[in-house]
Formats: sequence, C-alpha cells, structure tokens
Amino acid sequence: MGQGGARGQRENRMMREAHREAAERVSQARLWQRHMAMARIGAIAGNGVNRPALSDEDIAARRLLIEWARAKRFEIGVDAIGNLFVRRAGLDPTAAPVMTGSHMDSQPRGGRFDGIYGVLAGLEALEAIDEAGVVTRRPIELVAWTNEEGGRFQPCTMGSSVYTGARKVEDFLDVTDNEGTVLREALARTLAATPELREHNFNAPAAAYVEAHIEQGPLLEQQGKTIGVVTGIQGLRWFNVEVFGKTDHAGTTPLALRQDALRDAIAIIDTLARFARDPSDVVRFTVGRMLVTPNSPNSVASHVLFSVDLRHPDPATIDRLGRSVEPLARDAVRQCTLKVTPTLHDDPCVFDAGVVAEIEGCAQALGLSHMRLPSGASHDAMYMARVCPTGMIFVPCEQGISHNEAENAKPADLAAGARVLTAALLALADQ
Ligand code: HGY
Ligand code: MN
Ligand code: MN
Repeated sequence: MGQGGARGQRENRMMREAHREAAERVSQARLWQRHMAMARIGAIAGNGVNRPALSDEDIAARRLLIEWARAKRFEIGVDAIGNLFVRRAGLDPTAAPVMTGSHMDSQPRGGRFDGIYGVLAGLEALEAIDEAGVVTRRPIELVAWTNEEGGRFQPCTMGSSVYTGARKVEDFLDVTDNEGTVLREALARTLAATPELREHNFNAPAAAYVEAHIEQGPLLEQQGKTIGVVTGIQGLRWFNVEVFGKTDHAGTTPLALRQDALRDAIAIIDTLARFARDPSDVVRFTVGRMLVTPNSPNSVASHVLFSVDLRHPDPATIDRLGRSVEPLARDAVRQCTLKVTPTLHDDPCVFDAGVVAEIEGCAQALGLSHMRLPSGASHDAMYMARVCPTGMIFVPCEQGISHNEAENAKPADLAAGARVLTAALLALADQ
C-alpha cells in the first residue's frame, strides 16, 4: 500500500479513535437523570407517563428539551407541525445534516422510555461530540417529532409524515381528540408556547437518519444482547370505522325495530377478528379505541366510532388485509349504515444497508453484543427511510413490555445505545 494509502488507513483509524473518544464521553448518569426529569412530566401511577401530543405536558417537555439544548448553544428550530429541531453546526453549513431523533409524546398509559429515549440519546450524542471537541463536516441535527403515537389525534407518526411530504398539515387540522378538541387549536397553542424558535422548513435535505429506541419486544433480553441493529419496520394499515344507527328506549323498543350501532359494531369487529386470525400469530389486529353515543345504559347506541390497527411484515399480506376491511365490514353490518375511513397506509420498510452496516460496525468496535432484528412497532424512521438512508438502534426493555406503565430499561443499556448512536452519527457526518 502506497504512502497515501497507509496514511489514509491511519487517518481512518485516528478518526475512529476520535469517534470512540466521543462515544466514551456519553454520560450514563446525565442520560438517566434526564429520563427521570422527563418522566416527572405527565407522571402517572405505576411509574408511567401520560404525555399526549400537543398537550400542556408535551409543551412542558418541549420547554425542558429547549432549556438543555440552549445551555449548549445548539441552534433550535420548529416547523409548522411542531417538529422541534436541535442542531450542532458542522464545518460546512450548506451540507445536508445527519439527523437523529424520536418523539416525546406518549400513550395514555405509556412508559418512561418509549420515544423519549431516542430524543435524549440524540441530545446526549450531540453533547458528547461537543465535549470531545469533534469537528464534523456536516451539521448533526436532533428532531423531536410531533405526535408519533397517534393516541390523542390519529394517525400516528403525524409529524414525520408531514415533514417528509407524505401527508399535508391540512390533512390533520380538523382531527379531534376524545374530548372534541380540534388539532388546529392544540397545534396553535403548542407553537405559541415557544415563539422564540427559528422556523424550520419541511423536507429539508438530510444525509442520513438514525433513530435510537427501546425494542418494545423481548428478543434482545432473551438473547442477552445489548444492541439491536434494526433491519426494517413492518407494514401498517389504520382505519376509523363509524356505524350510524338510531337511539331508542332500551325498555320499549323491540330488537327487530332497532338500528343499534353498538350491536353492528360488535358484529363487524368479530368478523374482522375471525378474518385476521393467523395460526402463525404474525398478523397484528387491534381495536383499541371506541366511542359510543349517547353511551347510556338504557339508550340504544345511535353512533359508534372504533379504530382498526392492522400490521404485517409482508407487503402483499398487509395490502390484502387492508383491502378487506371495508368489504368485510359492509357484509357484517345488519341494521345500520357505515363509513370506513383509512387513516394510515404504511408499507413495510427496509432500512439502508449501508447505515445498518455502519451501526453494526460501531456496536462491534465498541465491544457491545448485538444482533439484527426487524421492528414490530412503527417509528418516525418509517417516513425518514423514504427520503434518506435510514437505520435504527434498539436497546432492551424489560420483558419487552411497552405502551404500559411497567415499561422499564437499564441505565447501562440506554448509555450503550447512545454510544453506538454517537459513533454512527460521527461516521455518517463525515461521509
Ligand atoms: O404504534 C406503534 O407502533 C408506535 O409504538 N407508536
Ligand atoms: Mn415510540
Ligand atoms: Mn409507542
């Protein structure tokens, strides 16, 4: 190998040493303390959190993230759907940034790590890189996506779908939550809470995106691995199904004369559940939300709205399942009329081979046990994968429990994931 080649190898090793040095700067204590500080926002019994998107709790979490980012003089911006950006400058301000991020909103009975881990691991990586004094060619940018969960306002992954151009803000402004609050108002309140932030454009070019997240499944813990190198995300279809009947007296109205929206809703759900039944238990079929009107024990239901969440890793299968929902619902309904509204249509995504290999190489170089695995849960990376080379890093969570107050993770695993994230971001920021 010529002089230049040997020097290149040496520089490469040197660079790797600078990346390792930065990764070792990740502070397990600071990362854990920040999780506990965030967990106090929207804290609920059982060590859980309830931090709905665009709520007072979401605003409080945004303000805390901004406070930590401002202390390090990172640039902070927000876009028109409330995605929050924290940028560490690179040598070339015109270069597309390497991005990382996740979400700060939670399920109603959420855990202390789902989403927020990826935001805090990203902040930890930016701070560790700063403290190590590493200069990168590209900026590195952290994003906290608006409404990843879709628990309060459907659908999920709302902020990232708008940011990447898959959906428009206008599609969602009239969506209402269970209390009848319209998204337009909640979004305006949230944006008004941080008026000082620079405006960030949608769909700005990104060189790569890496998201850190708890696995929300049991594999890493069962296999005794610290790092999950995520290969992709299964496909999803979401629907809102509305059944329209007539309210009547429970005591005087013969069943033959009723237009009972709840009875028909139950018949539809039973039909869909039987259709989704899968001996290999790979199909994921969930009805998690139901609104009944007038919701009184002695009045026949005049209106029911319920959600349908279908998932499968095979593109043809998720497509077939999705296309079957409306015809099956129409077959099952007896006395009422029906409206089926698709709210989410995500095909399975496969992450970029180069980013996946980079993450794997970083875990290897840092001496961390690791394995490749797909994601059963969806993430904002589903949308970023459509616009730039994307990958994800998983860390174990106790018994794979998530979307439950008992969700738990170990400080050392969270820090290990943040170290791999730091090294991966640095490697990608100089490409
Ligand atoms: O629903 C999901 O897969 C994600 O956890 N929000
Ligand atoms: Mn999540
Ligand atoms: Mn979640």
